[in-house]
Amino acid sequence: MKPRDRLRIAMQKSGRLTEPALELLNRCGLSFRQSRDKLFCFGEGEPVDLLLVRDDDIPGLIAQGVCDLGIVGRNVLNEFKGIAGDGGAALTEWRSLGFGRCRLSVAVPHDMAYNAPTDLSGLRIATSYPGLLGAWLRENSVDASVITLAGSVEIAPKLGTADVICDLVQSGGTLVANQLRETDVLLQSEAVLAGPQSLPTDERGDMVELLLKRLDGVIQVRE
Ligand code: PRT
Ligand code: ZN
Repeated sequence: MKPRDRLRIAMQKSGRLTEPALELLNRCGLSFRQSRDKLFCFGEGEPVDLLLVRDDDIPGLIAQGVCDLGIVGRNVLNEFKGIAGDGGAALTEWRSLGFGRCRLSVAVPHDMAYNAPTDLSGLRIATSYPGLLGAWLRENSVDASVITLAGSVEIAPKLGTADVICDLVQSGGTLVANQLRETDVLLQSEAVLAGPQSLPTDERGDMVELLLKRLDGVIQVRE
């Protein structure tokens, strides 16, 4: 790949993390000129550009070296690390960013008897996080079928395509609306600044250090 002298950060193009991520970068003194196709945002002051993509693509873009850093939910980062093998192991959380807080939880129909994870044995569990769920099931010695769905996980029990679910929960309103009850939290999540374990050794590395310093200042003021 051609060496780059400008730092490139991947972030969500359109979703829950977009506004708070942009605001955080602005507070760090970074501003961007949005290109017309809105995939690439050129940084105006510092040599830092943005790539606006689907959140699920962010860990892969960092692992491939297309981007140097990414702002992404820990849920997405850890799912990638769990299924990507060696490529994922090289990714780390440089900072947790204090927004996009949620948890990945198992939830069962409100009238289902549930005492422990072993009660899930033999059941079908719908999720968009097969890697994280699979690891948790193994840790708890539960033999269940994992049904991977891209979205609308919470309606799977009603549709009869699964018995229980494992999905992101924030207020809990979606679970209540679907007569589901949260039983186990697999992961506490928030947006993180993700990147490779070792930073670039050129000017981009200096820029990352400067960005981390500014981030620490902004996060400290907010806390
Ligand atoms: O298009 P793209 O793939 O980029 O976006 P997306 O639809 O996959 O992601 P998006 O924008 O919905 O979420 C981005 C990130 O925000 C997630 O990966 C999480 O890290 C974080 N986040 C924080 C959440 C929530 N809170 C959240 N509540 N992501 C999803 N939800 C959903 C959840 O899946 C469920 O359907 O909201 C519902 C539950 O919310 P409550 O409040 O009813 O409990
Ligand atoms: Zn997504």
